[in-house]
Amino acid sequence: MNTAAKPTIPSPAPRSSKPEILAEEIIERLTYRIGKDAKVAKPHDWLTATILVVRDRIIDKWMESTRNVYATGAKRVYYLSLEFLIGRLMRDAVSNLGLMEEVRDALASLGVDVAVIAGLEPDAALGNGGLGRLAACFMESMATVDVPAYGYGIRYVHGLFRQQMADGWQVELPESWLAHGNPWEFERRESAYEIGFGGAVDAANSPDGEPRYIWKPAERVIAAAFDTPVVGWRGKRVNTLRLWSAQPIDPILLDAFNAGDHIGALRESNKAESLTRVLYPADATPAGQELRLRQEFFFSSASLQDILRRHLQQYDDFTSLPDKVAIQLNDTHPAVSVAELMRLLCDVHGLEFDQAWDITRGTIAYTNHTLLPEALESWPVPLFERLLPRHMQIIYAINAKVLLEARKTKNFSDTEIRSISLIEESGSRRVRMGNLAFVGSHSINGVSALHTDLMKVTVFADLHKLYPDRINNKTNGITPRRWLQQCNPGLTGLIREAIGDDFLDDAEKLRPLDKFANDGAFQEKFAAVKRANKVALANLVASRMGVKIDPSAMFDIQIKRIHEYKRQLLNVIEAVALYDQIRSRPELDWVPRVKLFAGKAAPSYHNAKLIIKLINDVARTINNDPAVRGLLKVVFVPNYNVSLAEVMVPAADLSEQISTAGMEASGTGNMKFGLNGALTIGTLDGANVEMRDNVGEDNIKIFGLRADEVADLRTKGHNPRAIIEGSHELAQALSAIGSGVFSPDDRNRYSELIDGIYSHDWFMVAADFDAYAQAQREVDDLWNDKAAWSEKTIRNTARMGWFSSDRTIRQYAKEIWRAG
Ligand code: B1H
Repeated sequence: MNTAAKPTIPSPAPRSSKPEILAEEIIERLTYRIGKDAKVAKPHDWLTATILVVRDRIIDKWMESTRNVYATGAKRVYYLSLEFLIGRLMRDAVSNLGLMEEVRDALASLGVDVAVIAGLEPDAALGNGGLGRLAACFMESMATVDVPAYGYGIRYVHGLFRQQMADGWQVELPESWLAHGNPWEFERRESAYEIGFGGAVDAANSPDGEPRYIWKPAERVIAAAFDTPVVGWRGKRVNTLRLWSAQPIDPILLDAFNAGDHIGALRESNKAESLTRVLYPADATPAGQELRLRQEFFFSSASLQDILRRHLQQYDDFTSLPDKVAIQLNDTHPAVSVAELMRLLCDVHGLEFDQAWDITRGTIAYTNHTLLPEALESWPVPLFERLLPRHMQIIYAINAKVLLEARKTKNFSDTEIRSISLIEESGSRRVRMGNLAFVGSHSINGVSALHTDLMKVTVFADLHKLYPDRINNKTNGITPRRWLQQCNPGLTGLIREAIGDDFLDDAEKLRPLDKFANDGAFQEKFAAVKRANKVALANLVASRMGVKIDPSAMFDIQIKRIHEYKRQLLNVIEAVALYDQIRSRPELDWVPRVKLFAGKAAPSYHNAKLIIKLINDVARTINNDPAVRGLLKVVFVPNYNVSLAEVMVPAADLSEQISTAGMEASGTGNMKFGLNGALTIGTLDGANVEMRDNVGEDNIKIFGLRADEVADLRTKGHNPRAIIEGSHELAQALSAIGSGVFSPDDRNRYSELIDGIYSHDWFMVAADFDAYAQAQREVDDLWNDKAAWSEKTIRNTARMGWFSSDRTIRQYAKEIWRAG
């Protein structure tokens, strides 16, 4: 035993926030960490040096937050997500620490413009769209509302692809966000785990006679941890985002190398590293390749091993796991965690199956993000068995338990039993990841009220009948720090002037702004802020695309992944119809509009890519037609990402949220626009329903079929051809597009796309067109009444506070995690 007195280790001195000290430290980092003389430093060097200085101000809080959980025995929340669409981090961190002015002044004293270097920070796109961005908003809110939490995901070398336009077509290029290094992350060499694949399962008898199973994987890789601190509002709490990177066990096979096989010597190493090289760009479409399943297992296993290690370090055994740990699965991508946690508890830590099962269900919860049947993950049994043989056994054992339980109740028909099963038996056999996640969780939540209701009657109807207390709703939210304070400082300043600062700490305190909705002077200031944001967007469009747009026109914006159910097609068809009308009725008083689109299509999604080309074809025709007299412009802004959203959202007059009712689980862009004072035109889908309830039906433009009507039409069948023949405007627009008016170089380019509307119209484009076009003309009328428009948009900002992700996270913490 070491009897020597422990030395007292001094704490580092607290860091100053004075601009002159910040400036000194920036120079210090530049010189000694980056090795650059200030005289020759490049903007990127200044950025890195600044981030290092800001990062230091986070670390004390970070350590304190971590120490505190150990000291208090508080429950930890683990958010497992294959995607974190975090975007840039510097402004977020600086603003949450309350150092915006200090950092700006410090840099200015060194002759550096903070805006210039902030614009160089890469936009970390480790996600596809809403699901990944939600994970990022949740990380910030968990730190803000003081929930001890870890995010777990993958450190992809290449995040979502960069979108370039080639003659109006989407082209995908790799995005290398790590090219200049990543000053935010800390590599944790001590936190590394072995992850196995393939091989076989050995059975042995344990001393108590129970069979024990040992998985002997054929392949192994190392999961290495990289930590990024996540600062909450006002810097109160700092949580950790831990991303796993795959590394080979043997970096090089020296025998092979020495024998002259230089490529073979690196084969294993390459294979390991390829595991975490790229993000699947799927988004609500299946990414059903083996590498994807490997990614899912890799990060699930590493995270669970890390969680169990941390738990055992602090507590005696795993009986306390459900009290001390909450694991939230972000969709089914980490659903294999259910089987992996069972394996770790039973095979590695020696628990009995039934006890492990109680612990697993007590600990895990699952969020569903989509009802689209094609997006529900399932894996062929032979693939699963080959890659994860022990997990396949465990899944069969779980399935037997659940199906027996269902049988015993005598409430289930054979068809219902088949739909509860973890194995899809029709056609080729597949493992249903949604069912696995459901049965392994004590809570299954949807992401909007409508979506949750539909879950109970569609995909999970039979599982809901078996476990009626498990499904619950947690309507999505967005962080008001990034999506109001940081992206819209003009509006934030105006609101503070009017109602004070309370809303900065509680977005629901925006409500007093409602009193100013009819105040003419305030309306003018509100409109002036919007105008300034539109000028900024117009400048971006001019510099990036060379297209001039007029900030006094209505900015009508649809930005999101390109998907048929999101109906960018409906929007562009309406643009064509409007184009026809402007030309045929030139004497009418048309409201000048700029229709802006942005979004990426999954590289393998043919129709989505065709829709991008159509928007560009229509844009070229309309924008170059003198008969339009500038009354309508169509613009597709390339390479949509978080940073572009931060410019487009504050500049919107009209927000397009027009998915086929019943198909958008929630939407979160809808919330960002409403908060920034845009009027929404939308269907009663996803969270639009709750937005209408919150802002009031006079302050949102709802149109079209409802979810139950869509379902009815789909079962009974509707006749799109008759609808089209009954609508002159629609018929004309469809015939123009279908016959090649916008694609003279390839007249048949859009014929199949348009035929789809005539023949089945699955997405109800024809069925909703007239209602949509009429709603758009009512929006025009409203635009002409400036006071009425201002009033409605101010009420949107005032009443959107409920959609803060702080509210969402508080509900998760109270009702699912019982933490914080
Ligand atoms: C959402 C996805 C998604 N739902 C598969 N599902 C993916 C599915 O790469 N994949 O395989 C990626 C993403 N994303 C979105 O989640 C919903 O469509 C939105 O309506 C919702 O707002 C968002 C957050 O809940």
